[in-house]
Amino acid sequence: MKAPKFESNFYRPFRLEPLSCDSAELGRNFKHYWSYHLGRFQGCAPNYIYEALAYTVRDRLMVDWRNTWNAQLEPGARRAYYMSLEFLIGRSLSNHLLNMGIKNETEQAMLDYSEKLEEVIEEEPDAGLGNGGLGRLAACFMDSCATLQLPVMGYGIRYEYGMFRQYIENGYQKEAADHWLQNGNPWEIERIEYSQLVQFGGHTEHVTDDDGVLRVRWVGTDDVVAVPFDMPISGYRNKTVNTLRLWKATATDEFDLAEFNAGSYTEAVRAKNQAEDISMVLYPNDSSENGKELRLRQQYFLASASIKDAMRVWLRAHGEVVDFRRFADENVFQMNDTHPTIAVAELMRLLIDEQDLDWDAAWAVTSRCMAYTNHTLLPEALEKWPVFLFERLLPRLLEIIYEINGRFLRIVSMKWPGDVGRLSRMSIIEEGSVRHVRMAWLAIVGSFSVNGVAALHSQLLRDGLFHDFFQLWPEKFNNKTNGVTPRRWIAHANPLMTALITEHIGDGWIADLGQIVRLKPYAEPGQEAFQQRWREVKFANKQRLAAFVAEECGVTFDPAALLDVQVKRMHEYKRQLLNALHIVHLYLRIKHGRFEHWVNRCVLIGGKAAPGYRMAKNIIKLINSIAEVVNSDPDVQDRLKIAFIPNYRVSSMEIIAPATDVSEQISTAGKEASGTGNMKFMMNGAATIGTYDGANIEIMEAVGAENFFLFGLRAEHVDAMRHEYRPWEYVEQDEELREVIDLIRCGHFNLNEPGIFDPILDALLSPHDPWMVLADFRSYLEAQQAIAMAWRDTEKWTRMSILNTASSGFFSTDRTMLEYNREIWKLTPVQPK
Ligand code: B0W
Repeated sequence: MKAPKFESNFYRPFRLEPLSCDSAELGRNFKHYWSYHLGRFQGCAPNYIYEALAYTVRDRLMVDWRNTWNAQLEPGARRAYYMSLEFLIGRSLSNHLLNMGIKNETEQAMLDYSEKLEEVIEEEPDAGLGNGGLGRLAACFMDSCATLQLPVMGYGIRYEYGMFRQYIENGYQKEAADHWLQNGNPWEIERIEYSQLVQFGGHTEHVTDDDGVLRVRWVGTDDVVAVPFDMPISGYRNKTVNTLRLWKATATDEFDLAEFNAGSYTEAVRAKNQAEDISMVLYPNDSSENGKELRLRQQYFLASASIKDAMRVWLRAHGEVVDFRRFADENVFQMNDTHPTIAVAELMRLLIDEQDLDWDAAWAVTSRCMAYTNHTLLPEALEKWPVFLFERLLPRLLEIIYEINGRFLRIVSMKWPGDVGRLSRMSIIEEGSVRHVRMAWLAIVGSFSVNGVAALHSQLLRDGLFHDFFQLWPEKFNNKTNGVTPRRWIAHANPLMTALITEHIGDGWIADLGQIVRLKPYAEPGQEAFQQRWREVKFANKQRLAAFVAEECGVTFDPAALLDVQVKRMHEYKRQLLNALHIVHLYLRIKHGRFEHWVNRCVLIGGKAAPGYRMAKNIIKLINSIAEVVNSDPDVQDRLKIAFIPNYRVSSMEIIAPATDVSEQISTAGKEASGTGNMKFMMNGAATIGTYDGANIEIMEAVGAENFFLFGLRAEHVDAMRHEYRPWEYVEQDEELREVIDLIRCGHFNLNEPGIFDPILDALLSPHDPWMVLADFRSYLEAQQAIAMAWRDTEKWTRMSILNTASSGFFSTDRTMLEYNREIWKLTPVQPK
């Protein structure tokens, strides 16, 4: 197998002058791109205006990008690599303008061409390379690392098609392809010279070399070329520009030619397509069932290309003679869930088969390089791959996994002699009619650090799922509570609130969110003027959202109403159903004239269901059906509005979060590892109604129980009750619940499609309902009533809103990244030269 010959020694250390950022120069540059580069002569589609501006701005990142790159390459400096199948980046233009501090100048430059910057910004498609929280977290982490000047590079896949576009037809979710690259991506730089070959298939040959050492060769493989595309990740006003490197799969030339010469052109094309399939589409599964061969190909493609690339970079920084036994001194890989954890075996393979290290030396390196983050306890999201698939696709990797497992099980049996139950529980290979590789086990065995993403979640990992491993290696386990970046989620998304806060406490909070606590005194009596302005900001944000909702789904609502929001992936454990039951309850109160302590509400729900997840899709249909009836019932009017926002994505959350009054975080306790939407809402001054789950707990601790609407069973109660769960008893004993269930059952919301919601009712009433929706109904209703009471007291509500924002300092990813760095990565911040 030949490595692709792309890299040349051409290197010119040109002196690069920083480009001017005054509006006249920006404008000239914009015109240049528009005319000379894009070749637009007359009026043109608005996306070209965006594109020309994006290039103009990108140019102004280049010097800093190069300087950061060079500074981080200094030999001896440690680097971290964040390896993730998902980076849910959203839009880049507005983010860079904010980070560079050139928004006003750019606004002016565009005005000179009679263009409104905010409209140009809207032309950028979201880079939707992720499903939900896990992918967005990776993007927030990248932002914070750049702001903290940490030498961290992201490795991901450049999917041709990102997260599907959701639209609603007759209340049902429909999916359309998201060809986000259709008009090109001005932010990416293709670096073909750093391409890597990734092997698949073939077989292994075990031979003894001239020195009597056993060597393994992996031969007869179908190779795919991984081509890197780099995206700049700018830090906040600090001249640091880090890199997100996304791999695209292409066919090798050799491959094509061989087939072509044999006269089978179509075969050659088929092979080419097969290679390119690897980076064609993001799997839209989120925490639901999985297991397709192409997905395993994606995982190995990412892991192999990235590790080879990191080794290349390290080699280059040190010159040609390096001792790979020192690799772990300067490199660490953070694996975002189990998706890239085949990297453990791949690094072993490269060290042994290509760098000639013996097993022990290679293991010493690998197990000091790898760190693993777990994001979910849901059994259906825990990855297991059939051994036969590994055998066919990655035979050499399977051999290495067997060897890792064999040595690991020896450690287990030394510690617990004769404990066969434990051996079979802990084995990386799950026995059964079809044998499987347990990816989480491989990750734990191969890593020096294993973390959960919120305090409760990490606790549940130690006590439950990973308990055996915790007993063996307690020192590996730690918690890193998630966060979100305050740049995107406050400074960019909520400019009015940003201006108000900055006017009172300065702007230091944007890069140091701990400072936001200085807002607390403004929640107190005597600060009525501030509080009045706080309300005005929220109201203006609600007006902005109302316009957006009207446009997206045709529902109008009064911005003075209480805005109650649940946006996140559709999943039974997140319990959008509980929300729906509450809506039906409110509707029944209107119909029956029960208006005690009534407040007008708008309930917004949004989120995508995995295309194959029938129940989640049916829940979307239920919500839309309820919305249709409620919104058109003349008895209801402004008292209650329901909107299902289609195609929920990063850029819609930027409009939703700043407007929200009530944040719904109502998962079954113990099921939501952390949640991060909860943090975005809190930062923007929403009060949370939530279960004792994930990061909700830490949010409540930060803001105080009196400013948080807690309800529902706790995780230990959920587990304890599971065997004696009798949901119909709640229905029998609770008249208000009964009337809700009866109204759905009688077909009030689906007169034309009888029976379609029966599966939902069956699930709710099943003693095996894992999500125990009905158990929490009464408690949820009471918490919602407490919200209504609090909302009626405007001063009290305003105070609560300010305190939520003021208490959100802990939930910045800057804090999260500092913790990862202090306890796992141990990097030194790097100033660009
Ligand atoms: C995402 C994708 C896939 C898949 O494509 O197979 C499987 C699982 C996930 C996933 N997402 N697992 N956990 C998450 C979410 O991660 C965020 C960030 O840590 C948490 O806040 C959420 O609680 C968790 O559900």
